[in-house]
Amino acid sequence: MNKHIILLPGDGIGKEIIESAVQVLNAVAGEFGHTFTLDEHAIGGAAVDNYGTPLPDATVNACQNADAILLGAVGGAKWDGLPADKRPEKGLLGIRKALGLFANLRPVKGFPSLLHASPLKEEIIAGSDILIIRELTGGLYFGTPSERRDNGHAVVDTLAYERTEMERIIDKAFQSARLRRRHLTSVDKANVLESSRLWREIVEEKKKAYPDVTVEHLLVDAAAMKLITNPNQFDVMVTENMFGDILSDEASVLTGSLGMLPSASIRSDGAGLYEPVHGSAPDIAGKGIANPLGTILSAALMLRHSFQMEAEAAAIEQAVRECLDQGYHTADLDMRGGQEVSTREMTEAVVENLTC
Ligand code: GGG
Repeated sequence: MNKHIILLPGDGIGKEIIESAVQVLNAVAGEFGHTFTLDEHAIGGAAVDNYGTPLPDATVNACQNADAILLGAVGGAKWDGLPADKRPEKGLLGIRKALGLFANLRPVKGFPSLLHASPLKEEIIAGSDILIIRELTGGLYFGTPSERRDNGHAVVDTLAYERTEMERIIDKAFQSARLRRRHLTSVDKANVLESSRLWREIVEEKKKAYPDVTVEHLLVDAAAMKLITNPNQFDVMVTENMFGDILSDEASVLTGSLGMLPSASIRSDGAGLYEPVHGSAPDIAGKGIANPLGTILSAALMLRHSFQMEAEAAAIEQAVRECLDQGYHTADLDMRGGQEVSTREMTEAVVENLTC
């Protein structure tokens, strides 16, 4: 198959981890006889520096015409003083919105040889396998007004949703639960927020069309607690934008490091943007020690969801598993022994373990 992929390295460690994913994609292309055409474009702080905007039109156009997009990370203290519309994060929010990528899928499944790296007890996290589905184009991150008032003495952010935006993500969650263990946890704050009360009503309406899926409602504070005290109770979790952002970072402790988690931001026709859950880690940028596995696993999600290349995706995931079993680990992973390796060495180990 021929596929055209846009690469958006972004900021901080973004360049290094995207280079790693490219190396793995090239190896997959060789092993499985595909052609991946890769074009790089600017986003985030790097785009601000070079083009004066975190999301240049050329980037949006290229992404609109691509088969899929692979992104590294955006952000960094360097751009902290910029006005809100120039901040690197606006580039990421903007590309999600421009492409209508409303569903953020964040699978959280620990690798067996990393279980001890979690601060949680192994017996609590063993076997946990959760899919967190985060609504991505509404809520507090996009609502207006969002501004300072009264010379900085007051501030307002707006949590706004259309009913249709809630309906499509909740449908996606039910459909995803059907492909897994058929249990859906809907997370909200319905005791306080009007938006959450509408969300809960829609889940109740929708569940009639999915009688084979069991549904529970959890308040976000209870969900945060249960995620680390009894993660095995969860199969698919669905929630709005900000709750999903926070809960999925929290869930990363189940896997031993935030550096391990991939994500897919998709819409109904399968188009997608894939990126690690972690940010740009400017403190370690350029040192060659970043964990590339979240990005490599994001490339695997891209092959699976956007290109229907299940065998290729599984081959990458198996190669990652084998590297970890062999004791290779980057500095963020506490392996109790094994061999600490650089970003490049970890990538080479994944490529070496990759087989059809
Ligand atoms: N690769 C993820 C990343 O760069 N995160 C930084 C960021 O802007 N996060 C906000 C969000 O994901 O909504």
